[in-house]
Amino acid sequence: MAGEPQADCLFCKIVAGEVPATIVRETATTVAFRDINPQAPTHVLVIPKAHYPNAASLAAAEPQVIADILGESREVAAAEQVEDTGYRVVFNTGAGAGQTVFHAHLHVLGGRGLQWPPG
Ligand code: IU
Repeated sequence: MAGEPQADCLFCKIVAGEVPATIVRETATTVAFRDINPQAPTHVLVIPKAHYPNAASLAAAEPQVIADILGESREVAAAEQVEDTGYRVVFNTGAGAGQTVFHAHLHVLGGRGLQWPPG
């Protein structure tokens, strides 16, 4: 069923507490934790607790949770003190865009200058 935990999904295991992660925030619908391979001084992933393979499928099924994730990204940016210097939020969607974990997640990146266009 859509949104149900998947046995082979690493991020579902983080949500369940079965795989350790440095969790920085949690709400009823989301978890935010530090990326294991940070690409910037602040690199936090905000994920839905429900399993959807990417942001598009999450947006179609549970649009309020996408809003929750974006709201959480703002809270993370404030807590990390990157609001004033600027930060980036990214949903890589599809392998061609660099998605490697197929449980929707929003990258929150900041704490250094970020170039555009991204690689
Ligand atoms: P991507 O957009 O799917 O490429 O992002 C996946 C991210 O998940 C990537 O930045 C990884 O470093 C990160 N990650 C993690 O934080 N912990 C893990 O155990 C694994 C990946 I696997």
